[in-house]
Amino acid sequence: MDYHNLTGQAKMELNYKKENTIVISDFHLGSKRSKAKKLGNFLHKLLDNPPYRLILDGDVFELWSTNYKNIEADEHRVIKLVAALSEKGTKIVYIPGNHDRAFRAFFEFTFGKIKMRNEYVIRHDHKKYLVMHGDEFDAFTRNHVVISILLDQLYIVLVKINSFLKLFSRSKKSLSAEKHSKKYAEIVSRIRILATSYARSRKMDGIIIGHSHWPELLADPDGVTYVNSGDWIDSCSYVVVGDTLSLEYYNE
Ligand SMILES: [Mn+2]
Repeated sequence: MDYHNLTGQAKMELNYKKENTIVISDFHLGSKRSKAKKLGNFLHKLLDNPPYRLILDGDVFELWSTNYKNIEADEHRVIKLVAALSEKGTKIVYIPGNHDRAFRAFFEFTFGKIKMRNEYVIRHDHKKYLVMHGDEFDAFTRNHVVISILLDQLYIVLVKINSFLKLFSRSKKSLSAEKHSKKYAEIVSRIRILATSYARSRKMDGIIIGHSHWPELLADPDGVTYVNSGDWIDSCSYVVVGDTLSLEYYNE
């Protein structure tokens, strides 16, 4: 079975209703890989028709390896637009991830109108959807925090080496292809299975996570719907929660 079924087509117009909740994750602001400008454009479009609720589902900031030189105008614009949406009445929930885990210390705080939470349950029309970052289901990240941080640093070095090597070779095997390797698919699959059974144990109708940077929506009419919101590095995707759950792609 092909689990990597990308529902929805990339489109210019945003596909949601004003009363919907939108979930986005994994911006990794502060990392060069983050598409902060595109994210800002997306948030700016939301401002025209502020949704009921916006959930920032973790890894908003890249705190493991932030080069503060990478926090520039585009990153500031993202923060300002989130604040502007809040001013316009959108309820903002921030669920820290593993790359911005420092904020987990504040998980029951509410800053102005912005709620910090470790998880959030969206209730809509007698349905309950659990929103978490998802590293909770990734045994490796959870049990090996230090190694994960080192691997992340190594990944950045590899990306640098890779782009350096590309200057000299015509190698078609990129790190992006590596991300979709069999091993990566196995990790994603394990997270998906754990997340789904956890949601079932909590009597939820669905679970929405980020973390794995692997956007997908697996609707199970009799059981738990699993949604991964993807990221703002590659997929630039968002989840819309209303009468149905949908996974959308932002294209500009
Ligand atoms: Mn994560």
